[in-house]
Amino acid sequence: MCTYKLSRSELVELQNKRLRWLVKYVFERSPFYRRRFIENGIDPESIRTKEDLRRMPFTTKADLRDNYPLGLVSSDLSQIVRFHASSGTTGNPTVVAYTKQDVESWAELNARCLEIAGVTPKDVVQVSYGYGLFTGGLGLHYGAERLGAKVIPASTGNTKRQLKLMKDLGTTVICCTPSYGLFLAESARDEGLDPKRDLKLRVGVFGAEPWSENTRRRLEEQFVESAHDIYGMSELNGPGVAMECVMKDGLHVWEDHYIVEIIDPNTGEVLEPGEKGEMAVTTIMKEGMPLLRYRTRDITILDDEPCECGLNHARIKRILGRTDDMLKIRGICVFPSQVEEILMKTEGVSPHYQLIVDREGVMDRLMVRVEVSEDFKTDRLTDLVNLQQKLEEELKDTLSIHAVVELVEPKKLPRSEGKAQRIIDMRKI
Ligand code: DLL
Repeated sequence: MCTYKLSRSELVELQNKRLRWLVKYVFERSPFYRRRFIENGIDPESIRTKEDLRRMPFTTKADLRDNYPLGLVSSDLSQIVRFHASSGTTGNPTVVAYTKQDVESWAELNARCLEIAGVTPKDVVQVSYGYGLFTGGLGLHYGAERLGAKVIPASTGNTKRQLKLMKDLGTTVICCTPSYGLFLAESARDEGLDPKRDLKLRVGVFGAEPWSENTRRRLEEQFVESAHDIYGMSELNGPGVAMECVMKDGLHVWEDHYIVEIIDPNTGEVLEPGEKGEMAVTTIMKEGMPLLRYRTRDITILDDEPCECGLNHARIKRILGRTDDMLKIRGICVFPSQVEEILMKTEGVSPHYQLIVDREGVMDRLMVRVEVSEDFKTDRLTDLVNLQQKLEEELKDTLSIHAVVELVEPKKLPRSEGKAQRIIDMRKI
């Protein structure tokens, strides 16, 4: 059955049916979840709908770490055909296990993602996410192959070769982090190429890190015809949980595979569509390592209004931040995405920046280090001072704290081939 283009009511019915399957499955096969049901006095038979799911406790990253490496695997180990892992900045990484069926579904979801962004079997898809334990490369690779497109498994790195491949093989779709997309565009110009004229890039599939509408504008001006946001995380398979369609007004979550709840990160209470909160996800098709109410720590807003593209899968707004990359500076919550939004809409600065937080005595200080853009040509110091002051004022208006802006020369900040490292918090060092 094609469950991709169902009506809203068919989708909800299917979700409830798959949820009932999941609850029975994990109760019978996962010692971790079986204990959870028993300890909380929950009869698995009583979880019949999405609303009933609210009685279940959340699953957290700490549960995965505490049960490292395979304590949350539900299927028989003999059925596992693949492992991926996320790097884990502290302690153990998070290992994710896939059955053959999981790998199949994951490919199907990524194929759908590409399709709703306008990718067709005629396209040449260059996958410049990392291949390996990181899920980006293989996830999109399998998706593009499933769609029947031609895949270039470029992986990350060797930027010159990436550009040569694009030129020589006529790449029409690029999949990479948005920061690497900007770097590829910059490197192309350094080589004397005008990407919009000399390359054939129609669609960009950008994800794995936060980005903004202004970054989209730059990517579309400088690099690809149409830039689309793709969301995912290793615990939920990898890329392909949600994707922007051609309308580019939110990311469709594949609700026949995932139940999404938006919760208040402090109380755990489920919020209404339109309210901002942390996304908790239940995987209703995964066999290897299904998760119930997994707290992603990603902050977004659910939109269940119909989309003009005709799909009935609800949408999430682009990820607005993470509960754990939120910086607390002098008691005020600052999300790097707020800073990016301001920088990207300001003429004269480039998309390359860092946030540096340190402490002078007891006072936290925020410094925003950003490159002046190459086309900002001036010999006058006053122009630079004005730019710096303008940025400081805008940051103050939005963040409600003073941030020192340091303007640096073009190409002075480190570039990243994968996820950009934008935050240097010296208070933790
Ligand atoms: O980043 C999977 C992925 C690969 C997604 C390629 C998209 C494209 P992880 O390494 O486990 O998996 O990191 C997951 O990255 O919880 C978010 O905080 C962040 N993230 C992923 N996609 C987006 C996005 C992959 N489109 C974590 N916007 C997630 C903002 C994103 N943040």
